[in-house]
Parts: sequence; C-alpha cells; structure tokens
Amino acid sequence: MKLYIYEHCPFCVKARMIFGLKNLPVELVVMLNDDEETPKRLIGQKMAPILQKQDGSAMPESMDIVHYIDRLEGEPLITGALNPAIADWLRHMNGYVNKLLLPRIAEAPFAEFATPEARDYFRNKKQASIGDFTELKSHAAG
Ligand SMILES: N[C@@H](CCC(=O)N[C@@H](CS)C(=O)NCC(=O)O)C(=O)O
Repeated sequence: MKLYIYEHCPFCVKARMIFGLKNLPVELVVMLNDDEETPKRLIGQKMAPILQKQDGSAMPESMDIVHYIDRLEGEPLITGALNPAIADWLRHMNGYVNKLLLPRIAEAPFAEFATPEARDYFRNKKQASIGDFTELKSHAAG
C-alpha cells in the first residue's frame, strides 16, 4: 500500500501512526505541494493524506484510513469513545495555531517544498487564507 502525504500535515501523521501501531508496512510518497494532478487523479481534490490500497483504489480522510488499516489485520486498537471536548478545543485553537505554525512551516526543509515553486505555492495559498506571513511572524519570537 502507498500513503500519499505532506510531511508537515498533522492529518498525515495520524494516518502514518496506525501503520506503526499495527506494525504494517507502507510506502510513503511525499507529494510536492504544487502537485495538484496526483491528488485530483486519485481522489478528485487536492488533499492529503491519501491511501492507495493494494487493488489500486484510493481512500481520503485520515480517520477513515486509520479505521480501515486498524481493521485490516488482528484486533482493532482504536476502540475508545471520542471525546467531544477535545474536538471543541481543537476547533477553538485552530485559528491561533495556524497563524503561529504556517509561516514557520513555509520555511522548513520539508520534502513537499523540494522545489522553489512548491514552496511558493504553499506560501501564496496560505497567505491568501490567513494573512501576510511576515506580519504574522512579527507577533511571536522565533
Ligand atoms: N479531513 C481531512 C483533512 C486533511 C487536510 O486538511 N489536509 C491538508 C494538509 S494538512 C491538505 O491537504 N490541504 C490541501 C492543500 O494543502 O492544498 C483528513 O482528516 O484527512
């Protein structure tokens, strides 16, 4: 199986973790951030993570991937109840976290930014959504 990811993506980390927990092999494919063709061909939209199964079909959505892999072999590991308080907290924190993280992610040596075009694509897309990175970075040290 292949897992298409971005290294900076927390949803991709969730999908990667289940392979470790179940001790199952997976081939990781880091897409360039400006590669729209690959995800659109696989799932019809530009999004990661994407699981490509043995039969070639593709599955989006990190938690769908987690549950699919978890139930593939052996006893399922992810069986606890969801805690709605955590989902609420994440929704609340998301705006602040993105403004702190995205300007710094844009400068980090992740494989999805291996070309200048891929890094510019990320920077332009995220700045259009949350604001100017230089301005945002000026609000916190580091
Ligand atoms: N609900 C999805 C969310 C995945 C998601 O938002 N992935 C981001 C990366 S962190 C993405 O692919 N965004 C589109 C883009 O970067 O162009 C999941 O849980 O898998």
